[in-house]
Amino acid sequence: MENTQIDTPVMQLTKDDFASDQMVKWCPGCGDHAILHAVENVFPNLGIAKEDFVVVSGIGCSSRFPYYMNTYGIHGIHGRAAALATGVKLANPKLSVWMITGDGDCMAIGGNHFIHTIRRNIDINILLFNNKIYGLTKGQYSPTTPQGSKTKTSPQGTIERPFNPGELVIGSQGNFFARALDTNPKAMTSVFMEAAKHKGTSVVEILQNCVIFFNKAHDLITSKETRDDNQLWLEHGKPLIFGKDRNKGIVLKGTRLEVVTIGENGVTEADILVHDQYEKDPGIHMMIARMMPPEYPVALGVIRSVAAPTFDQSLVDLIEHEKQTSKFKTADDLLQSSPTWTID
Ligand SMILES: Cc1ncc(C[n+]2csc(CCOP(=O)(O)OP(=O)(O)O)c2C)c(N)n1
Ligand code: SF4
Repeated sequence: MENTQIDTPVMQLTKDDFASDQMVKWCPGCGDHAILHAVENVFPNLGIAKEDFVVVSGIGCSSRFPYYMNTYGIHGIHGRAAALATGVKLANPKLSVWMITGDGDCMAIGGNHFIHTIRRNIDINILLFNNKIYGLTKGQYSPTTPQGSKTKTSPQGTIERPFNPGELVIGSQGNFFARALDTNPKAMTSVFMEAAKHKGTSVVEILQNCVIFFNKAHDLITSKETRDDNQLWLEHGKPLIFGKDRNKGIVLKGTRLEVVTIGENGVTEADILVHDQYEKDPGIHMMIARMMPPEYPVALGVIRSVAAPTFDQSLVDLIEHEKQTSKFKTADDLLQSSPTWTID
């Protein structure tokens, strides 16, 4: 008799279904709380059964996340969330795998695993909490700490140049990169939804505030006084316009991006660069990801979203192809396939 698979309809879940009974131990005011709420809002709306979610993390304040989600989860070891998430996804490609990591966890000790996961394009979602510091270990500088910052491990100011996560992701052949703010839950939720829908490694960098060890690290981008001039919200097909009076824009001048004012020097809205998140060539996306104050606003929302074959699907296809075509059907076939010797 043929094997008939009956798909059980996914029950309508709510935010409460995903909240765990664990006490949340993040400091009051930490940006992590807002990210947790956004994820709890997104999961019930993905049409995925609760038992098919897996939340995997490394080590850090952010990496406590799996305790606070009522899903399967792994609180791994420092920098190795990508390896664990890869294993989970390959063992069962049906699962929705979410990797939670901090800037230290994924770009210092876990840097190698991070870039290779992106290069392979495994279908997992990576939420990178970028507070530009090591929170859990009390304020040492991380690979994203701005040069010159005074921290516990750089009392005279760091002399290292920081990574820009977007640049690293796109440079590693990343096909999905987005940026969100812990202070804007609505936008964060819609970015997470887009990341979840993307097939392949989706990386979302969340600019997250550590109120204790690097408070106001993102102040220029998030504070009421300066945010309008420093935030540029991207929308596919829309011009890159920003500013309090919505009269500033980004143009491509020669080989670089430039900020212009609409209405000045003959500049009109038609001159402003239009965002194409689906453009395969990473050139413009790389330039947009690199934009930072004070010269530019920071680009927020989905910067790059390009469809490409995933590692997990390619592996399934490869195994299927071998099953069909290989003369070896079992491990025994393989062992018996060449001369063998008995050693007395
Ligand atoms: C092998 C190893 N080295 C160092 C540590 C100490 N350690 C724990 S978390 C951490 C950094 C966490 O920073 P980040 O990833 O930015 O996360 P945050 O706490 O800021 O969320 C370090 C160095 C460790 N746990 N294991
Ligand atoms: S130390 Fe910083 S990152 Fe860690 S929980 Fe407290 S505020 Fe959040």
